[in-house]
Amino acid sequence: MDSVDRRSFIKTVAGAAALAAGDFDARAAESGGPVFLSTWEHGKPANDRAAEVFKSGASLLDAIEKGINVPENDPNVMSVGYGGLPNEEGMVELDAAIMDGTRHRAGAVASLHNIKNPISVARQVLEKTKHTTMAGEGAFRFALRTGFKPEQLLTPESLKRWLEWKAKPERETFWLSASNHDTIGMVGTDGRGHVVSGCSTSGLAWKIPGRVGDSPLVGCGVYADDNVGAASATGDGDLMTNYCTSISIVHYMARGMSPQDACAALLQHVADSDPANRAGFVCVIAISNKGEVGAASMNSKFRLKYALWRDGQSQLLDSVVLY
Ligand code: SD4
Repeated sequence: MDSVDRRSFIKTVAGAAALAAGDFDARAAESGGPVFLSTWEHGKPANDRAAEVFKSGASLLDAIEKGINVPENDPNVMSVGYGGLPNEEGMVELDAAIMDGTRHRAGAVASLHNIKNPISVARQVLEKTKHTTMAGEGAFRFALRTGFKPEQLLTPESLKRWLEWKAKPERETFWLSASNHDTIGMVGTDGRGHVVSGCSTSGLAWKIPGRVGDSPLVGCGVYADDNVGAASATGDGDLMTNYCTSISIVHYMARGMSPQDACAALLQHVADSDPANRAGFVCVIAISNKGEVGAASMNSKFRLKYALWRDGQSQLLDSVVLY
Protein backbone atom coordinates (compact mmCIF):
# COMPACT_ATOMS: atom_id res chain seq x y z
CA MET A 1 0.00 0.00 0.00
CA ASP A 2 1.57 3.34 -0.94
CA SER A 3 1.51 6.11 1.58
CA VAL A 4 -1.37 7.99 -0.04
CA ASP A 5 -3.48 4.82 -0.08
CA ARG A 6 -2.42 4.09 3.46
CA ARG A 7 -3.53 7.54 4.56
CA SER A 8 -6.99 7.11 3.08
CA PHE A 9 -7.09 3.60 4.54
CA ILE A 10 -6.28 4.99 7.96
CA LYS A 11 -8.94 7.63 7.54
CA THR A 12 -11.46 4.95 6.65
CA VAL A 13 -10.44 2.64 9.49
CA ALA A 14 -10.29 5.50 11.91
CA GLY A 15 -13.70 6.65 10.71
CA ALA A 16 -15.12 3.16 11.18
CA ALA A 17 -13.71 2.93 14.69
CA ALA A 18 -15.17 6.28 15.56
CA LEU A 19 -18.55 5.00 14.43
CA ALA A 20 -18.05 1.74 16.33
CA ALA A 21 -17.25 3.62 19.51
CA GLY A 22 -20.73 4.87 19.10
CA ASP A 23 -23.46 6.84 17.89
CA PHE A 24 -22.31 7.13 21.44
CA ASP A 25 -19.97 9.97 20.46
CA ALA A 26 -22.57 11.94 18.61
CA ARG A 27 -25.03 11.46 21.45
CA ALA A 28 -22.57 12.55 24.09
CA ALA A 29 -21.65 15.62 22.14
CA GLU A 30 -25.40 16.41 22.19
CA SER A 31 -26.15 15.33 25.74
CA GLY A 32 -23.05 17.08 27.05
CA GLY A 33 -22.45 14.69 29.94
CA PRO A 34 -19.05 13.79 31.35
CA VAL A 35 -16.83 11.36 29.43
CA PHE A 36 -13.80 9.41 30.69
CA LEU A 37 -11.38 7.61 28.41
CA SER A 38 -8.47 5.52 29.75
CA THR A 39 -5.79 3.11 28.60
CA TRP A 40 -5.86 -0.66 29.10
CA GLU A 41 -8.18 -2.95 31.09
CA HIS A 42 -7.26 -1.25 34.36
CA GLY A 43 -8.74 1.90 32.81
CA LYS A 44 -12.25 0.53 33.26
CA PRO A 45 -12.39 0.53 37.08
CA ALA A 46 -10.46 3.80 36.95
CA ASN A 47 -13.11 5.37 34.70
CA ASP A 48 -15.90 4.00 36.89
CA ARG A 49 -14.33 5.59 39.94
CA ALA A 50 -13.74 8.89 38.09
CA ALA A 51 -17.40 8.98 37.03
CA GLU A 52 -18.55 8.22 40.58
CA VAL A 53 -16.36 10.98 42.04
CA PHE A 54 -17.51 13.45 39.40
CA LYS A 55 -21.17 12.60 39.97
CA SER A 56 -20.74 13.23 43.69
CA GLY A 57 -20.05 16.87 42.82
CA ALA A 58 -16.24 16.89 42.74
CA SER A 59 -14.24 18.67 40.04
CA LEU A 60 -13.00 17.01 36.86
CA LEU A 61 -9.45 17.21 38.21
CA ASP A 62 -10.54 15.37 41.38
CA ALA A 63 -12.33 12.77 39.28
CA ILE A 64 -9.31 12.05 37.08
CA GLU A 65 -6.96 11.96 40.09
CA LYS A 66 -9.18 9.60 42.10
CA GLY A 67 -9.79 7.45 39.04
CA ILE A 68 -6.07 7.02 38.46
CA ASN A 69 -5.60 6.18 42.16
CA VAL A 70 -7.48 2.91 41.51
CA PRO A 71 -4.76 1.15 39.45
CA GLU A 72 -2.09 2.90 41.53
CA ASN A 73 -3.46 1.17 44.63
CA ASP A 74 -3.99 -2.21 42.97
CA PRO A 75 -1.03 -4.56 43.61
CA ASN A 76 -2.13 -6.69 40.67
CA VAL A 77 -1.51 -3.84 38.22
CA MET A 78 2.22 -4.29 37.86
CA SER A 79 2.90 -1.20 35.76
CA VAL A 80 1.43 1.53 37.94
CA GLY A 81 1.94 2.61 41.57
CA TYR A 82 2.00 0.01 44.36
CA GLY A 83 3.19 -3.32 42.98
CA GLY A 84 4.68 -1.69 39.87
CA LEU A 85 7.81 -3.45 38.58
CA PRO A 86 11.03 -1.80 39.80
CA ASN A 87 14.09 -0.41 38.07
CA GLU A 88 17.18 -2.57 37.51
CA GLU A 89 18.33 -2.04 41.10
CA GLY A 90 14.99 -3.21 42.54
CA MET A 91 13.66 0.25 43.39
CA VAL A 92 10.15 1.24 42.25
CA GLU A 93 10.38 4.67 40.58
CA LEU A 94 7.09 6.30 39.63
CA ASP A 95 6.22 8.97 37.06
CA ALA A 96 2.93 10.89 36.86
CA ALA A 97 1.38 14.11 35.59
CA ILE A 98 -1.98 15.83 35.56
CA MET A 99 -2.91 18.79 33.36
CA ASP A 100 -5.81 21.20 33.74
CA GLY A 101 -7.11 22.40 30.37
CA THR A 102 -8.67 25.55 31.84
CA ARG A 103 -5.61 26.99 33.57
CA HIS A 104 -3.31 25.44 30.98
CA ARG A 105 -1.15 24.22 33.83
CA ALA A 106 0.19 20.85 34.90
CA GLY A 107 1.74 19.24 37.96
CA ALA A 108 4.16 16.36 37.51
CA VAL A 109 6.53 14.07 39.40
CA ALA A 110 9.31 11.94 37.98
CA SER A 111 11.37 9.13 39.52
CA LEU A 112 9.34 9.33 42.73
CA HIS A 113 10.05 6.50 45.17
CA ASN A 114 8.18 5.06 48.15
CA ILE A 115 4.95 7.00 47.54
CA LYS A 116 1.99 4.98 46.34
CA ASN A 117 -0.01 7.69 44.57
CA PRO A 118 2.23 9.78 42.31
CA ILE A 119 -0.79 11.30 40.51
CA SER A 120 -1.90 12.79 43.84
CA VAL A 121 1.58 14.19 44.47
CA ALA A 122 1.50 15.64 40.93
CA ARG A 123 -1.84 17.25 41.82
CA GLN A 124 -0.23 18.83 44.89
CA VAL A 125 2.57 20.21 42.70
CA LEU A 126 -0.15 21.75 40.53
CA GLU A 127 -2.23 23.17 43.37
CA LYS A 128 0.35 24.14 45.98
CA THR A 129 3.40 25.35 44.05
CA LYS A 130 4.45 27.53 41.16
CA HIS A 131 6.48 24.63 39.80
CA THR A 132 5.37 22.16 37.17
CA THR A 133 7.69 19.14 37.54
CA MET A 134 9.47 17.73 40.60
CA ALA A 135 11.88 14.80 40.42
CA GLY A 136 13.65 12.21 42.55
CA GLU A 137 14.59 13.02 46.14
CA GLY A 138 13.07 16.49 45.95
CA ALA A 139 9.77 15.05 44.77
CA PHE A 140 9.88 12.50 47.60
CA ARG A 141 10.57 15.18 50.21
CA PHE A 142 7.82 17.35 48.72
CA ALA A 143 5.41 14.42 49.05
CA LEU A 144 6.29 14.02 52.73
CA ARG A 145 5.82 17.75 53.31
CA THR A 146 2.37 17.63 51.74
CA GLY A 147 1.20 14.76 53.93
CA PHE A 148 2.00 11.57 52.03
CA LYS A 149 3.33 8.57 53.97
CA PRO A 150 6.40 6.64 52.81
CA GLU A 151 5.64 3.05 51.92
CA GLN A 152 7.36 -0.03 50.54
CA LEU A 153 6.04 -0.30 46.98
CA LEU A 154 7.51 -3.69 46.17
CA THR A 155 5.00 -6.48 46.70
CA PRO A 156 6.01 -10.13 47.17
CA GLU A 157 5.08 -10.67 43.50
CA SER A 158 7.03 -7.71 42.06
CA LEU A 159 10.05 -8.62 44.23
CA LYS A 160 9.85 -12.19 42.92
CA ARG A 161 9.73 -10.98 39.30
CA TRP A 162 12.72 -8.71 39.85
CA LEU A 163 14.75 -11.49 41.47
CA GLU A 164 13.88 -13.81 38.56
CA TRP A 165 14.95 -11.15 36.06
CA LYS A 166 18.21 -10.54 37.98
CA ALA A 167 18.99 -14.24 38.00
CA LYS A 168 18.81 -14.56 34.19
CA PRO A 169 22.30 -14.23 32.70
CA GLU A 170 20.81 -13.34 29.29
CA ARG A 171 18.33 -10.81 30.71
CA GLU A 172 17.23 -7.83 28.63
CA THR A 173 18.37 -4.49 29.96
CA PHE A 174 17.95 -0.92 28.80
CA TRP A 175 21.60 -0.63 27.93
CA LEU A 176 20.46 -0.45 24.30
CA SER A 177 17.94 -3.23 24.17
CA ALA A 178 14.46 -3.09 25.58
CA SER A 179 10.78 -3.84 26.13
CA ASN A 180 7.83 -4.24 28.57
CA HIS A 181 4.98 -1.90 29.63
CA ASP A 182 1.42 -0.61 30.55
CA THR A 183 0.67 2.79 31.99
CA ILE A 184 -2.64 4.39 32.87
CA GLY A 185 -3.42 7.46 30.82
CA MET A 186 -6.83 9.08 31.35
CA VAL A 187 -8.49 11.99 29.60
CA GLY A 188 -11.91 13.35 30.44
CA THR A 189 -14.39 16.15 29.96
CA ASP A 190 -17.08 17.52 32.24
CA GLY A 191 -19.44 17.82 29.29
CA ARG A 192 -19.20 21.58 29.35
CA GLY A 193 -15.99 22.08 27.41
CA HIS A 194 -13.50 21.52 30.22
CA VAL A 195 -10.86 18.81 29.72
CA VAL A 196 -8.16 17.20 31.89
CA SER A 197 -5.38 14.74 31.08
CA GLY A 198 -3.66 12.48 33.64
CA CYS A 199 -1.05 9.75 33.44
CA SER A 200 0.66 7.49 36.02
CA THR A 201 3.20 4.70 35.65
CA SER A 202 6.03 2.77 37.19
CA GLY A 203 7.62 3.18 33.76
CA LEU A 204 9.53 0.49 31.97
CA ALA A 205 10.37 -2.45 34.21
CA TRP A 206 14.12 -2.84 34.86
CA LYS A 207 14.82 0.68 33.58
CA ILE A 208 18.14 2.31 34.39
CA PRO A 209 17.72 4.21 37.69
CA GLY A 210 16.86 7.85 37.11
CA ARG A 211 15.34 7.23 33.69
CA VAL A 212 12.32 9.47 33.08
CA GLY A 213 9.72 8.35 30.55
CA ASP A 214 7.14 10.32 28.60
CA SER A 215 4.38 10.00 31.20
CA PRO A 216 5.36 12.89 33.52
CA LEU A 217 6.40 15.21 30.70
CA VAL A 218 3.90 17.89 29.73
CA GLY A 219 3.16 17.57 26.02
CA CYS A 220 4.30 13.93 25.94
CA GLY A 221 2.32 11.81 28.44
CA VAL A 222 -0.31 14.49 29.05
CA TYR A 223 -1.70 17.56 27.38
CA ALA A 224 -4.98 19.41 27.91
CA ASP A 225 -6.38 22.61 26.49
CA ASP A 226 -10.04 23.55 26.96
CA ASN A 227 -9.99 25.34 23.60
CA VAL A 228 -9.43 22.00 21.84
CA GLY A 229 -9.21 18.79 23.89
CA ALA A 230 -6.79 16.48 25.68
CA ALA A 231 -4.53 13.52 24.94
CA SER A 232 -2.41 10.89 26.69
CA ALA A 233 -0.13 8.05 25.67
CA THR A 234 1.14 4.61 26.65
CA GLY A 235 4.02 2.55 25.32
CA ASP A 236 7.71 3.12 24.75
CA GLY A 237 8.32 6.47 26.40
CA ASP A 238 11.86 6.68 25.12
CA LEU A 239 10.46 6.67 21.60
CA MET A 240 7.35 8.76 22.26
CA THR A 241 9.13 11.56 24.10
CA ASN A 242 10.91 12.41 20.87
CA TYR A 243 7.56 13.05 19.17
CA CYS A 244 5.83 15.03 21.96
CA THR A 245 2.83 12.80 21.31
CA SER A 246 0.08 14.42 23.37
CA ILE A 247 0.62 18.03 22.35
CA SER A 248 1.04 16.95 18.73
CA ILE A 249 -2.35 15.21 18.80
CA VAL A 250 -4.03 18.24 20.37
CA HIS A 251 -2.43 20.45 17.73
CA TYR A 252 -3.77 18.20 14.96
CA MET A 253 -7.19 18.56 16.58
CA ALA A 254 -6.79 22.34 16.76
CA ARG A 255 -6.33 22.29 12.99
CA GLY A 256 -9.71 20.60 12.60
CA MET A 257 -9.10 16.85 12.88
CA SER A 258 -11.35 14.63 14.96
CA PRO A 259 -9.63 13.00 17.98
CA GLN A 260 -9.62 9.69 16.09
CA ASP A 261 -7.99 11.15 12.97
CA ALA A 262 -5.54 13.13 15.10
CA CYS A 263 -4.41 9.95 16.92
CA ALA A 264 -3.91 8.17 13.58
CA ALA A 265 -2.12 11.17 12.07
CA LEU A 266 0.36 11.32 14.94
CA LEU A 267 1.17 7.61 14.61
CA GLN A 268 1.52 7.98 10.85
CA HIS A 269 3.96 10.83 11.35
CA VAL A 270 6.02 8.74 13.78
CA ALA A 271 6.06 5.85 11.28
CA ASP A 272 6.83 8.04 8.25
CA SER A 273 9.77 9.74 9.93
CA ASP A 274 11.46 6.37 10.53
CA PRO A 275 10.05 3.09 9.17
CA ALA A 276 11.64 1.25 12.13
CA ASN A 277 9.06 2.99 14.33
CA ARG A 278 6.31 0.86 12.76
CA ALA A 279 7.47 -1.87 15.13
CA GLY A 280 7.46 0.55 18.06
CA PHE A 281 5.12 0.37 21.02
CA VAL A 282 3.08 3.54 20.71
CA CYS A 283 -0.58 3.89 21.71
CA VAL A 284 -2.52 7.11 22.14
CA ILE A 285 -5.91 8.35 23.31
CA ALA A 286 -7.61 11.70 22.82
CA ILE A 287 -10.83 13.55 23.61
CA SER A 288 -12.23 16.77 22.20
CA ASN A 289 -13.78 19.50 24.30
CA LYS A 290 -17.12 18.29 22.86
CA GLY A 291 -16.63 14.74 24.16
CA GLU A 292 -15.67 12.97 20.91
CA VAL A 293 -12.96 10.37 21.48
CA GLY A 294 -10.12 8.66 19.61
CA ALA A 295 -7.65 5.85 20.28
CA ALA A 296 -4.98 4.22 18.11
CA SER A 297 -2.04 1.81 18.27
CA MET A 298 1.01 1.68 16.03
CA ASN A 299 0.93 -2.09 15.51
CA SER A 300 -0.94 -5.25 16.41
CA LYS A 301 1.89 -6.54 18.64
CA PHE A 302 1.08 -3.83 21.17
CA ARG A 303 -2.59 -3.12 20.62
CA LEU A 304 -4.33 -0.83 23.03
CA LYS A 305 -7.52 -1.83 24.73
CA TYR A 306 -9.11 1.35 25.95
CA ALA A 307 -11.86 2.01 28.44
CA LEU A 308 -14.65 4.46 27.69
CA TRP A 309 -17.20 5.76 30.19
CA ARG A 310 -20.07 7.72 28.73
CA ASP A 311 -23.77 8.17 29.60
CA GLY A 312 -23.43 5.72 32.51
CA GLN A 313 -22.04 3.00 30.25
CA SER A 314 -18.57 1.60 30.87
CA GLN A 315 -16.96 -0.23 27.96
CA LEU A 316 -13.66 -1.82 26.99
CA LEU A 317 -12.83 -1.39 23.29
CA ASP A 318 -10.04 -2.27 20.86
CA SER A 319 -8.19 0.61 19.29
CA VAL A 320 -7.49 1.04 15.61
CA VAL A 321 -4.12 -0.39 14.55
CA LEU A 322 -1.90 1.14 11.86
CA TYR A 323 0.50 -1.75 11.10
C1 SD4 B 1 7.23 4.80 29.97
N1 SD4 B 1 5.28 5.22 28.65
O1 SD4 B 1 7.70 4.95 31.09
C2 SD4 B 1 5.73 4.61 29.87
C3 SD4 B 1 5.43 3.14 29.96
C4 SD4 B 1 4.11 2.75 29.41
O2 SD4 B 1 2.65 1.19 28.67
O3 SD4 B 1 3.31 3.52 29.00
N2 SD4 B 1 3.79 1.54 29.26
O4 SD4 B 1 7.89 4.75 28.95
